[in-house]
Amino acid sequence: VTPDEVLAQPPLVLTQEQRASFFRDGYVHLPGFVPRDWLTLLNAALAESIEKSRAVAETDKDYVLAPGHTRKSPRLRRLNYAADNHPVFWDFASRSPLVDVVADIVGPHVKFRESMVNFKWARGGDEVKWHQDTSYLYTNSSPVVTLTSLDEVTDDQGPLLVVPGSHKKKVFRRFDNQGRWSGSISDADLKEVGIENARALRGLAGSVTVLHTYVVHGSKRNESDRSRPLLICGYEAADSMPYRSLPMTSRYTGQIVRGEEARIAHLEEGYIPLPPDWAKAGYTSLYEHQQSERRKP
Ligand SMILES: O=C(O)CCC(=O)C(=O)O
Repeated sequence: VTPDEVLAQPPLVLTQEQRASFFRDGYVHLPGFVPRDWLTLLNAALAESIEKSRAVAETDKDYVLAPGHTRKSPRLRRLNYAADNHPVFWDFASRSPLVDVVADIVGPHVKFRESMVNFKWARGGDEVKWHQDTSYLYTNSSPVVTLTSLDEVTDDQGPLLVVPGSHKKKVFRRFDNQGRWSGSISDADLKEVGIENARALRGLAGSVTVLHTYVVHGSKRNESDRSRPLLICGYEAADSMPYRSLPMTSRYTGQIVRGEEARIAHLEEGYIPLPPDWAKAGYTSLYEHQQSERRKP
């Protein structure tokens, strides 16, 4: 489905102007969108997940630990596969009003891709360098990520920064000068992006942002005393097909959460730099790839 075909369908929860602004700016931000009941459930699931991390001594498939993590005082970078790790995260990703938002952007047939929680822990939670979401590539540009803030986000917590309109520039390479996957856009290319125009997406707990797959975004370190848990759920239109293996697949990847399976794929024309073949290269995490000393040849 093309943006025009999406916009021709009646919206479910967004206004027509919000949908149009997504295609114009590459994102839409919905302050305080998530109903209170859902937010309470999500925060209870988050607390349980943090509790479980006390037993984890080294980064594993599910938990990406932050430096200084101990049983007594957990510090987390990421909970991978959130929907697999707690049923509430899957319920939210598959049957909450979030799916209505996604259907308003990608059309009535919606496929789930992935979910995770980025924690950005208090006092030092990581910077995420400027990037587009091209660890995976599909036959069209419908893939989106939704970012749900599980608590209020303030300026000193490293809110998400997004560059309006940057999705229309080009797909930037994310390799360093030794040809290793860096997960971030080079300083030379950043001059073309206009990061001075970035907007900070702070605000109430339960705010949701939907990002276009090619919009340039990143975030600063969390210098505050409060962690910044962000639930990330990714989807695409059912007629969008991955070119090759995805970095992080789970039992829910590819599941239709609204509408029906596609019988015809939608292809967009053009040239795009491919990410590594994760089936061979093995995906670790955005944090590892962005730190040069941890990169693989
Ligand atoms: O956690 C953040 O602030 C950024 C998340 C992000 O950019 C991503 O996961 O692609």
